[in-house]
Amino acid sequence: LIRIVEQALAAGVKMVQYRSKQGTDKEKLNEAKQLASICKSHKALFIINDRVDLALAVDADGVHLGQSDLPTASARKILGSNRLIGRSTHCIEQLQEAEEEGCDYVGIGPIHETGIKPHTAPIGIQNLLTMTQATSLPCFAIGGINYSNLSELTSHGIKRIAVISAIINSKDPSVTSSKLLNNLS
Ligand code: 3NM
Repeated sequence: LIRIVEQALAAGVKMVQYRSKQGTDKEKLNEAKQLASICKSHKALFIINDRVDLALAVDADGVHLGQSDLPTASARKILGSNRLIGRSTHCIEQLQEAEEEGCDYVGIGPIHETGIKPHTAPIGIQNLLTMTQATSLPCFAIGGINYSNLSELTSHGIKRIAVISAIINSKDPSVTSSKLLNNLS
């Protein structure tokens, strides 16, 4: 994982979210510490998924919260105003809520079907566009995005994406990251 992230960062990726659903807290802390350090050396933002405690422990730039995670106000109380809070949103009501609560950015998805969340119905590109137009927050499209379907988003002016499989499962994470980034700039 560390090697893949290093390759993505070297290619110019500017934001990394650590999302780990397995392993002990000690293992996660250790992995997150290493990632925080390489992100810092590449001047990239480092965000921890779900875990406000881990974000503080490794001095991450912020935390990313799902719909069932800590409410924004509680996370803000712990993290203060200098760290980022992102929220996953799947419909316009959740997006407006995130904005009202003072989130710093939102994820919008899943855009397409994704093996990472096989039981979540995709919202599609039209809903993504409606949502991005309804907010001034930075929006990251997520879910089943890869190099082959990226132009469907960029042709509508979408410039921020988040991917897992496209980079993690790539034969060459460095080349894939560069190709994705070249099409987003
Ligand atoms: N959150 P991939 S979709 C972690 O819609 C995650 O909030 C989503 O993985 C959301 O790029 C998703 O491999 C999976 O499809 C993203």
